[in-house]
Amino acid sequence: MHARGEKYLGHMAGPAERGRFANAMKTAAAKGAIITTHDVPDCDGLGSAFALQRVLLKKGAQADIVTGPPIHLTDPLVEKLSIHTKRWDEIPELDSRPIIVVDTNTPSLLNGMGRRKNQLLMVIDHHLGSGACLKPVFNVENQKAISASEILASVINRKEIDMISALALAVGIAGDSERLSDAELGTLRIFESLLRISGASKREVDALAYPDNPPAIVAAILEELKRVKSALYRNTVIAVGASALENPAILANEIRNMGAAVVAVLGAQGNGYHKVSFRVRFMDAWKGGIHANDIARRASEACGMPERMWGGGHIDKAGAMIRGECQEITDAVFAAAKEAIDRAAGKQ
Ligand SMILES: [Mn+2]
Repeated sequence: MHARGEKYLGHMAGPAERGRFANAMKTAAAKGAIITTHDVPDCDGLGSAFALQRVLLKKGAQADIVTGPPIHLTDPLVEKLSIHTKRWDEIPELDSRPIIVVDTNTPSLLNGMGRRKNQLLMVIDHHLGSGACLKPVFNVENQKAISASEILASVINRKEIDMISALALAVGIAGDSERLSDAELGTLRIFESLLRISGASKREVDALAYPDNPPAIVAAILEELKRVKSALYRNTVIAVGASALENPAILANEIRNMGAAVVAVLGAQGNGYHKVSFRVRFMDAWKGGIHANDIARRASEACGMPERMWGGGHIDKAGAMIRGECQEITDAVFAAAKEAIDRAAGKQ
């Protein structure tokens, strides 16, 4: 599968991306780095941030992972690998290390970061560009990759990926690709190489990527499911709900896992804003052309949000912070979802 002596595990990056990555790492090795990922960090974001941090720590650089508040979804991974993350309020304003962002390119998904003046050294991401984008010195993007972790496995020299980094990246890939059931061959090859290096089984990786919800959350989800509104449109199920859980993504994931194709869940923030999590079933996004980031952006726009605050994310997972009443946002989401389904049908 891989020729002996090949320098990289994966092919989700070419010479240009590898060159930019190497240049950014030179700077980060000298100056240190703050590594961050999108709000509501997931296994892909944390896994790829962790692998990157290990490379930098081995070079003697001061590298911290700094994120918004985590949710229980990543607890098993964090515990298993002893991933140490800091909150943004633990980073002094005077800390001038450059910032590296993994797994997002959307400013509105980095609310925790605030308006830091630090240099934005590098963005490593796999989402389709839409709306406002970050402007880093070095951009390492591949929209064909279904996870940031497989891009990392394609730009970090394979000699620098040890057992623990390999496990982190394998869990990142598994987390972003729905148990790999629909993954492309290239992704599966990277995943298998990482699995071999990590010494873990696929079952162990799945358990870290898809942990069970604690009982109190299961009970809350069941209550919130009763109030979910749904529509069957062009043989596609759209579902929109509201959640008081720590993050609306939890309920959104559950509804998507029940088989709804297009899902949005609103979480009231208590300041006139709703955090909205968008989910599209992997195959409906990947093959069907219905894109969660597109729906997030259009719903934000329809609710009168300024462009710099339009939501975004991946084609199957996206988020937005939208000002407005629950009903107004729900209507806008249904309309944006129907438009997205219409457009996808028109293209086929
Ligand atoms: Mn990702």
